[in-house]
Amino acid sequence: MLNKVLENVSTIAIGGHVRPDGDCVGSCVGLGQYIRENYSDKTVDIYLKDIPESFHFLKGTETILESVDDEEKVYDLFISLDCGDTDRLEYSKTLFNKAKHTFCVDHHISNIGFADVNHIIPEASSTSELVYGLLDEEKISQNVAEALYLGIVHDTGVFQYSCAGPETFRVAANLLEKGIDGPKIIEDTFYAKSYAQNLVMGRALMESILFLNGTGIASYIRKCDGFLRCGTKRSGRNCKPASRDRRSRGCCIHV
Ligand SMILES: [Mn+2]
Repeated sequence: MLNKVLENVSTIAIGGHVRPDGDCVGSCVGLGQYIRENYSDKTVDIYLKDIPESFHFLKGTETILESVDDEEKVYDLFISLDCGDTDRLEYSKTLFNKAKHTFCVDHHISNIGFADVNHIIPEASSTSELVYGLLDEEKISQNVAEALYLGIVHDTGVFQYSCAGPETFRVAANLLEKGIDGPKIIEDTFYAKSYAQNLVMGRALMESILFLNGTGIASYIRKCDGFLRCGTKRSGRNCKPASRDRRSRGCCIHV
């Protein structure tokens, strides 16, 4: 499928959803690097904004474009990854609309298939797993494997959510065969927290209440408490303990 989509294409833009998470970054960087490494006649630009610092070790993140310099630029192909609709592409939406061809790979159930060619499998654990399925296994480098593995780890909550099926584990095993350090990726990008994030979580837990017989937890943080001044701008999104809490609580509400 990928070979067909890339036929007669020389300039490619890749974009994902606003406030990109691990799967979005992993799939965009993984596919972008794969094309760069295996199709020397094509150029790839990756459009993502504000990716978490813990993802910066991935090869290819240093090339990410956080703004559209030339709104008139027309790419031969725009590949939308892990994005349920074009509005969520945000600043790269104009490039999607102008592109000669469009291709969408996604696992959001709400995705109606807005591109010319669509590969949407709602049952898949992650877009990164779907991207893996498009690639020639033998041509996947360690760098690409790291990106896709990170994406799968994040969208499955480290393989614990029900979306992680047998195929997910097979794909993860094949990626580990590429020599990547799986435990380090999990620890550094999923579980590790900064001091500031711990402060926020500690305060949130202090203010929290349990409900529904202890299966739900709700809390709040006020801007005026000053947490936003100590470098926690993105901590709300990347608070890993929240993910861990979901394991012991039925639900988790951030107000
Ligand atoms: Mn995803």
